Amino acid sequence: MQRRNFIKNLGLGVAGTFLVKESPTGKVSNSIKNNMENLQTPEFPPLPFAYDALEPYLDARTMEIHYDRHHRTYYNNFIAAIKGTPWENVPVEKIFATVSKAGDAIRNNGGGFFNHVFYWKSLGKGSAGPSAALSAALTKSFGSVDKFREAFSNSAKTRFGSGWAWLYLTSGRDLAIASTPNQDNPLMDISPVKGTPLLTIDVWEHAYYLKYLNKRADFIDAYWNVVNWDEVNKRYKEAV
Ligand code: MN3
Repeated sequence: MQRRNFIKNLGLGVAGTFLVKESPTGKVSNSIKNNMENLQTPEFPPLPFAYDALEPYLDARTMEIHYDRHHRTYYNNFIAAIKGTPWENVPVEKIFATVSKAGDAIRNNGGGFFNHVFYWKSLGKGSAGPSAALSAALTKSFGSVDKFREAFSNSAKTRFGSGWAWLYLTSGRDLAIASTPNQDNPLMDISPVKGTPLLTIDVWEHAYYLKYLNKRADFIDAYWNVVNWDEVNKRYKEAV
């Protein structure tokens, strides 16, 4: 049950918990109080598909190393960083809202933990594409769905060094695209771009180097074959 509650919090609760303004050590709104009371230190969630499920676009060896070594290390270091602190047992999205006060270990490893969970859930095969509602919003913000893909890809391709590109909903309810460095994300108070994340891509070299070597652009082009639009559509519906 704890794992289920936590996964629900990561995936479905992003929009709701992001709106909570109270400090992590203070009182929380009744709407999330019941969840909060039951929260314990998060477990490391399973990868939602087999290592080879996204072949040939994302290869099995990369997926195994990415999930079982890179992601797991962020998780282990995050758990070690929050242990015995006021941040222990606080939902990670809620930590992000005041992460500037939590220190670099929690910022970097909490970000690395959350971003990868969010990324895995953004991936899959066989979904039809953006919903009618999301397509309309993408067209309104970027000109067309194709132009959105081009802009998102460009953000990912031009992120200097390691980081992530995001489609997110701003507090003004507009769709926006931005990239973040390292393990930062738009839920963090220290991020210059803020909002509710809807879709992401990991452009650290470990996400693609074994198959694509230095050709980050080829990896980004292949990524569009394995976007889990059903999940993105659900996130959008819940966020607006
Ligand atoms: Mn990664």
